[in-house]
Amino acid sequence: MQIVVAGQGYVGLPLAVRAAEAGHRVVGYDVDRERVRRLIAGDSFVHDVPSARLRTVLDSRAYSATADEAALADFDIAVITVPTPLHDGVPDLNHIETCARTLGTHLRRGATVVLESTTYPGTTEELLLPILEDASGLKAGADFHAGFSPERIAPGNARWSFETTPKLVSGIDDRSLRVIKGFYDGIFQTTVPVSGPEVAELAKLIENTFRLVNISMINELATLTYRLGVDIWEAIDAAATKPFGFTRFTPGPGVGGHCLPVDPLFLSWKIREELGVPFRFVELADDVNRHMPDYVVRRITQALDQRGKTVNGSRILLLGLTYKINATDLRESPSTRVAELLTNLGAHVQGADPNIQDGDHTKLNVPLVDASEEEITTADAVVLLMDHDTFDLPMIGERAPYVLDCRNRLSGPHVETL
Ligand code: SAJ
Repeated sequence: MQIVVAGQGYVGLPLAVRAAEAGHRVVGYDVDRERVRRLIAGDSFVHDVPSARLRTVLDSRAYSATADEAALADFDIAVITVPTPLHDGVPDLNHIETCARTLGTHLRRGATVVLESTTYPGTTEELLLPILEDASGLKAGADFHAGFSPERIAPGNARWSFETTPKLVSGIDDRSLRVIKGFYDGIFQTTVPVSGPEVAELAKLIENTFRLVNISMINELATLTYRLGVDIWEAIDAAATKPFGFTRFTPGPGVGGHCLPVDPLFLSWKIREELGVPFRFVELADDVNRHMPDYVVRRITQALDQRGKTVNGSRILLLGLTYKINATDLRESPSTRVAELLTNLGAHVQGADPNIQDGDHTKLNVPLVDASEEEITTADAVVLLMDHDTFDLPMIGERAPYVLDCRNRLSGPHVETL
């Protein structure tokens, strides 16, 4: 079939390449011309799509990348995988709206549009369909098919690959579900049909809300057990020996990434909008996580004070600036807030992170240095925010004059854990 995947990022590109490998003719559409240029050149910027794999589907002409709307004509199925950010706690669906208007002008009778972007329940039927109908003059259901299928990308996950992760699928009616399920059956090992788009939209948010709430609970507990003088890290490992009814989460300096700190707030926003009441767990979880950087700074302040030093004027080295272990992404990373707070207190803050991608240096609010023994030993305080595999953890633990270990990975004479 003729497929369009609109949005060629960490979700859209893997889907487009897999669909091309499954025998479809796929147009990868993106409004970012630089991104399209790189794709046409066979240069993949997505962890799970090696450039060699991209070049194979480019060479076979099964896949092509474009920023030109004309290439969207005559699609059988179009999948929307555009970003859905939050701005000051309010969902920003502009990318979906713009993309829907563009696809709507090329929508033909009998074609299908699937939304994959994470959003609040009701978006597919209340926002997407009217735009598609308005732009095409067609009627959803009667003239074209539509549905929602959430993404479950776990970059670098060794256990679950893109194809083996079960895929929720939904349609606005039975015919839409049949077409959409048929498409994804050719790409994923398992598809899971649900009764409608709202269920699929909500399921995705439940998945990430579950994580956010549990991470925030363990974060808050860490701040309390420290004062109780009980080792939460050992207690978590002990709890994790329970083979059922427990999922292991560990404390950290905050919750980063473009999923967890964002997706659940789509749900709490919608609930407040529709019902005028809070989704308290999400609002509390967000508050706890957003104050973890403040807690990290309090611990550093206390440690320096115990050494007769003040934050003001101290050299502080932050290790691991991206949002999670071994990630390259800086989005919503708690390190940014930690650096800002320490700088505001007059510290001389530097950062070390070998995972920072070329060009991302400009997004940092700290100068970058190597995590060398010299940098470690000349700092007044070191903070291990992300325990990347690239760090020499034994050296850091042994040589740091003081290190706050936010990941419980270090041992040494002056190590404190979060
Ligand atoms: N974090 C903790 N403690 C934990 C787990 C995570 O502090 O026990 C922090 C991480 O350091 C990071 C943030 O939370 O800053 C988010 O971590 P994450 O492991 O949830 O990773 P993400 O943001 O890449 O989440 C994505 C999600 N995938 C999708 O939305 C499709 C999530 O549902 C996946 O479970 C997760 O990847 C994954 O497991 O890879």
